[in-house]
Amino acid sequence: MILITGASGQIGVDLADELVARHGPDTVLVTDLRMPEKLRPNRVYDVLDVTYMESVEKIIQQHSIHTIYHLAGILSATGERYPELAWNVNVNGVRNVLEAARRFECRVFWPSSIAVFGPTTPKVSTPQSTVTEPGTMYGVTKVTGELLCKFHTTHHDLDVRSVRFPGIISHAAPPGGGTTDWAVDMFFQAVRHRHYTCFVTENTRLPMMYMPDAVKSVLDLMEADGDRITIRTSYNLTAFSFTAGELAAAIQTHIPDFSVDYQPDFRQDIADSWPESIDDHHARDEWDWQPEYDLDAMVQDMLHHVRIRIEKEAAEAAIDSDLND
Ligand code: AKB
Repeated sequence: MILITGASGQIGVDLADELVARHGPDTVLVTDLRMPEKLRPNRVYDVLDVTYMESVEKIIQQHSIHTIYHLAGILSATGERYPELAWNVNVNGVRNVLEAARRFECRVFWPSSIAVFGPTTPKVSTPQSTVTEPGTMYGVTKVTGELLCKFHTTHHDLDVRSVRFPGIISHAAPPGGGTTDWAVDMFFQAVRHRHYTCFVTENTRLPMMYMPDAVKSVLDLMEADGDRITIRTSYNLTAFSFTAGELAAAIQTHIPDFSVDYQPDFRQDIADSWPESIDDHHARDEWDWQPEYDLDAMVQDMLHHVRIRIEKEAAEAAIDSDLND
């Protein structure tokens, strides 16, 4: 069976759908700290706190797990507020998963982030191998995690694969506590209120990717021939880069009365310390990484799905209020 940790998070929800579609409903064990409020049919759920080694081992043993998508983690903005929590979940969590995977001979996918880079890293077309001196605790945990992945591959012959995700844009599950969340929030506020107050400046440029491409990248990497995988820390990966102002302009082509004002908060410093664009040629050369969505295609598809989601939520709220009357 396949185990997903942190499966209620932004990537987990979409990845679980794709894994179930490819392998069938009884092949994927969906876990998180708590059970989701709405359970999907044909899905196997369990509760897992990855900071407890015994729990990780027990679940792997009980369900005969062979592959782990270890997505449980604290994102950058929350990590700055709660650095000890970030260390515990991100570092002890990945360590537990890697140790357990070694004992039970599982393959592992683990997401790293552009947050491994910091103010001393080249900002434009950031290379695969360069300075990794992050300014955030989140970045520190991701650098540590990458090194742990490499250690387990070289010392224990574990098959661990990883990518450094840029900001990910999605409509199914909201991101939580990230610095790139503005790129998702902007869509929902544009559809709901025609206005968004953005927490980074208009000219803040960051590398980004649409969720269908993020899921594709994970599965492409996991399905790639092991002989082609030369990077066992984590692969640089990107689809496109844009500024907050450029995203607003792209949304305005569909919603002309949409407006944005800019009120940067503490997340501006984090965004300023990250690359503007990423050189991901290793991923493209070694396992044929190729994103499908550019900025315009992503904006069009996002707006379509965000509208459907908001209409569905409104209809559900109306039914709930009728039932309560
Ligand atoms: C965040 O903003 O913390 C994440 C990331 C880039 O790792 N989206």
